[in-house]
This record gives sequence, C-alpha cells and structure tokens, in this order.
Amino acid sequence: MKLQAILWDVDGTLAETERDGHRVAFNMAFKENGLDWDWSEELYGQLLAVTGGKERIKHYLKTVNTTWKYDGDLESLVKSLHLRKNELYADLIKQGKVVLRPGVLRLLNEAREKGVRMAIATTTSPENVENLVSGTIGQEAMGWFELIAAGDIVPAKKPAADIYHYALEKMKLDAQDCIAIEDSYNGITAARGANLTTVITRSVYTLDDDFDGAAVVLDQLGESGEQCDIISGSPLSDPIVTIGALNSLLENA
Ligand code: XBP
Ligand code: MG
Repeated sequence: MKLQAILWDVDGTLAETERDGHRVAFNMAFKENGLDWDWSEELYGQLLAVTGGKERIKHYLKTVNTTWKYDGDLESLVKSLHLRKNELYADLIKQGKVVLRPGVLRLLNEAREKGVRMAIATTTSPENVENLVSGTIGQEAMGWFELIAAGDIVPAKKPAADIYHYALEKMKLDAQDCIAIEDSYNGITAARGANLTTVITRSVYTLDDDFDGAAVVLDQLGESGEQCDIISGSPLSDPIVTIGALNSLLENA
C-alpha cells in the first residue's frame, strides 16, 4: 500500500469546534475580563480568515474594533485572554458541546487496524488538541497520533506550509506517501504548499471556500449507511472515505 500516513487537521475537520467551541469560549473570556466584545457567528466567520487565536484577537482589534484603546501591555492581555479562552473551551468539551464529525472515529480506527501512521497538523494550541481528543474519544487516543504538530511550534501558521513540513520532517515521510485531511482554504493552502494530496471535508464556516487543488471535496468522511457527498474532484473507490479509498486517491494523484 502506498499510503503511509494521514495528517489530520483539527478545527473544523475532527469536529465543528469553531462556532460552538472556540467562538463561545472567546466571548466568555472577553466578558470575564470586562470587555464588551461580542463575536457573533457571522463576525467569527470573517475573523477565521486569520488562523491562531492570539492572532485572531489582534486582527479583530486592527480591522473591526479599531476605536478600542488600551493603556496596558496589549501582548500580555492577548496572551491571558487566549489562555482563559482555552480553559473555557476545555470546559465546553467536557460538557459535550463539541463532538467528533461523522466518520472521524471510524477512519481513525481503520487506520490503526491497517497500520497507517497518523499525526495532527494544526494551528490550534496543543492543549486544545489534547482536550478535544481525550474529551471526545478518551485519553488513550492521544497515543494514536505519532506526533502532535500544533500552535506556536512553527513560526508561521497556516496558510503557511510550515506545520506540514515540520510533521513530514519529524516523521521522516515523503509528502507523496501521505494524505492530509482538511476543511478550509487556509488548511488546503498549507497542505498543498507541502505537496500533500488533500481531502477536504467542508465545515460550517468553509462551505464557500476555494478548494482548488484538492483531490476531492466532500461534505463529510461518511459512516457505513451514511454515504458522503462528493462536491467536486475525483470519485472515491468506496461510498465513504476508507483507507482503501485514500490509498487509491494517492495512487492516482
Ligand atoms: C484553526 C484555527 C485556530 C482555532 C483556535 O486551526 O485557526 O486558531 O480557531 O485555536 P486548524 P487557538 O483548523 O488548523 O486546526 O485559539 O488555540 O489558536
Ligand atoms: Mg481546520
């Protein structure tokens, strides 16, 4: 089999974390700190153009809330808001507000059974990955990933390809033997920048994103009895995304 490894994006791909997770937690953190900033579902969709929570807060102040003035150290305020947001995000996961998308656990298990290596390649913070994976599957699932490439580990976040280059290098893998699973324009830009064959499962905020260069664009990975819809790209060799279907995509790439 050509397929050696799957590199998974996190937010929007493993779960719909943004609208009901990160966004809600950001608003709670703002409120706790006496800030009247309110990120609506619509505004958050726009702010997602910038990856990274700390970077997103700064982008908001630069482009949306431009009249807000602060006398203190902005960097440390952003850092502490972000830390608190991540704690509140972990609470939301514990409360069951964030669940895995269809087919994710099925494909993770099939990859393990077939000996396909796996890693995480994300712009979110490492603690968010751990909380999401252990909160939705169980602590043991952290061991299913050989590498968690996340957050500030590389200087430039997606759409830069750095996080994928980092993961491939650490795992001593060739891009041509791997598949990236992503949900966004920023994600596919990063993955294609590292020459990875990329499967897209569109998420709520990325329905209109440009997925030029994707091997296939899908609505979801699919569960047995719940076929996935192909939005564009190559037909799959199975009705849902299986290891065999990913391997065929790679062989025909
Ligand atoms: C998505 C992101 C992240 C999250 C929030 O990353 O851009 O910034 O919105 O996470 P990906 P942090 O799709 O690559 O997983 O606040 O920890 O940055
Ligand atoms: Mg994503």
